[in-house]
Amino acid sequence: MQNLDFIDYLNTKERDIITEEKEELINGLKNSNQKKINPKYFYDQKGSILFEKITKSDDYYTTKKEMEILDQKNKKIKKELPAGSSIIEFGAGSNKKIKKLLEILDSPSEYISIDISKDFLLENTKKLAKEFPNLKITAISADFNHKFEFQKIKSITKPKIGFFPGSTIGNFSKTEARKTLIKFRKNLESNNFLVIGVDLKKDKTILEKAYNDSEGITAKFNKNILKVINTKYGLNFRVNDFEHKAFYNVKKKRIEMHLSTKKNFSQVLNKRNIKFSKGETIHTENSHKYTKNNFSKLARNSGFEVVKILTDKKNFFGVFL
Ligand code: AVI
Repeated sequence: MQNLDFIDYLNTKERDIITEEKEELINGLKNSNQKKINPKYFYDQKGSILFEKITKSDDYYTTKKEMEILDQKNKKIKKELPAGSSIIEFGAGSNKKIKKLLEILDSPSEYISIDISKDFLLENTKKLAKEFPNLKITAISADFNHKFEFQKIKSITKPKIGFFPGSTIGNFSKTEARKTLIKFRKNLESNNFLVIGVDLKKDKTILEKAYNDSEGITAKFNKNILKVINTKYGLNFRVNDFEHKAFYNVKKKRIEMHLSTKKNFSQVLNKRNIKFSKGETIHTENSHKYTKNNFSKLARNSGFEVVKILTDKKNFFGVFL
């Protein structure tokens, strides 16, 4: 496709990264206080498809609310953001939101999409390139944890708009969230914009239902993480030995997802025997919920100015400019 370029950062030093990552995985599973697996392993192709299904489930409100804001507050968004901009999406998920943003903005000049899931990224950008034949598109496959100075972004001379929808920022700890925002700022540089979606604090029942959907898609998504590490590292975790658990931790203001073991067993990892006792959990994900004030403070502490906060009627979700 003429209007689509591809830059691959994932294969650089791949072997070093795999050894490093395996070590991180083992340390997480050996942790005697709380076993854990990095949530980045959720998103193989199957995980990305399952996540798409979650976003369509009745109980998971975030995607629908964010789309509602982009739809209904489109004029306000257009008014604040510069014309002819380059749009950089950090971690492209589905095309729905970026399409909406591209339609709202005044003559966007190019779109750069960065994601760890190479197949998903290519599939999505190819579709988008067909739908927007006059838009210059670049797909960059990269892992934010390993690479974050993008010459391609820094060399842009047009106004830049970073896009980080879906409240993915909520999946980071407060420290990681700040570091990530600082990385965005360094790539975007001053006098440019970031459009970021943030899930807001709300009633515990609504939150817990969103992560325990009645169709059991979130449970499948959570368990899929075991299949991903099995394939990647030649392990043999049995998915049926685990149960999905998700609850709101009031003190830490976050939904926690865990996989709880149904029986005692051991798993050999790099010649090390790791014991699992019945009822013990592997912590797989946090999803922090913010108030408008808390997130504004975090943004300011990361060097941003908050220009506008747009919310849906129920104040479930916030799009911060
Ligand atoms: C991608 N991220 C913002 C989702 C969330 O809500 O934290 C991932 C997710 N996990 C379970 N359901 C959705």
